[in-house]
Amino acid sequence: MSETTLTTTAQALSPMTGRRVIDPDTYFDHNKAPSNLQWAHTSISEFLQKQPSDQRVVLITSGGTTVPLENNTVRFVDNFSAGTRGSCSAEQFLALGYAVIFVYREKSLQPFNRHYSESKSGLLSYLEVSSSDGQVRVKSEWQDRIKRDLIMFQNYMAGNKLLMVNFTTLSDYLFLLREVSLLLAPLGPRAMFYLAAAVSDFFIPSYSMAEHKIQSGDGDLTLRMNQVPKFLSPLVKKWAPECFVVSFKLETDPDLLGPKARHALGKYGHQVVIANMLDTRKWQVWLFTREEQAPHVIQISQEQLAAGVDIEQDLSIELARRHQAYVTRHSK
Ligand code: PAZ
Repeated sequence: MSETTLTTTAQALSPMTGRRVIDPDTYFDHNKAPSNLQWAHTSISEFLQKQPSDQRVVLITSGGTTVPLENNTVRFVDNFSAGTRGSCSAEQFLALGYAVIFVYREKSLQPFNRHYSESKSGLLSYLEVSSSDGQVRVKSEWQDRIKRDLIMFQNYMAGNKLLMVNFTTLSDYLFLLREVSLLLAPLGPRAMFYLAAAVSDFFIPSYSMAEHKIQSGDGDLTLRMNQVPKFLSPLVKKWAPECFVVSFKLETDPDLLGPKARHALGKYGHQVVIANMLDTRKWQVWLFTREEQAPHVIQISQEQLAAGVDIEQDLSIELARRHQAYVTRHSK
């Protein structure tokens, strides 16, 4: 299909902003599916088949998406997210009895593993060669912690309570999100979506991207990026209409946070928006719903933060409580 035809069928100008907007439905016709899509479909189907009929399941998305600047990608624009929120929340939801589908950006933090990613020398800093028998061992100061995390990780994986699926680009993420949503839809209210990934708002469609590495010889580079279609809309209205959906809103301007969270609730009609500020996200979040006038604040003290308490513990308990009420309401 030529670019001219695509412009007329897949794009329109937003009446609000005058920007080019691509229709969510046509997005998938013009972008390449990730190589793990079929594997993800099969693995998630099998994972869900193994769950008891009353099992709560949560999809957690985590980490930032990239948007490539070239089809043969050398350069890309990245979205900020270490994956702390998502990976830590996965551990908490597992502890609360959920089965977790963890869709994460490759090389971002992962549940249980996340505790060992901060050391500069990585894996090697936890190991030593024994002077007595020459064997490689975990250093004694790490033994208990690594043993505890390893056992939990292996038990959840072997017990079919944790499934991990990775993405890198925006396009990978969106294809996987649609796939998981359609597979979770039959669970109805029992399924929760916890969309903590930082997803690009702007991208270059592959049909208008440079094929090969952009050359620097031509001087300055001007980029024109399209707005990413708002996928929360088809997710809530078409793909998984009965599920419990929690989206996240990250801002750096405090005046925008509340209004943007409320706007999202009004626009998409889902259950919860978790609003957070870049600088304070590790110790303060606001939970917005359509029913409540004021947001529910979840906060931990600086002392708790320094002592290693994760705000995701309180956050997941609060969401599980609200999810339970949603399940009860919808099974009457
Ligand atoms: O991954 P992380 O712990 O560094 O950050 C978490 C977060 C700020 C990306 C997440 O809480 C969030 O707000 N995600 C949605 C971001 C957005 O508005 O697109």
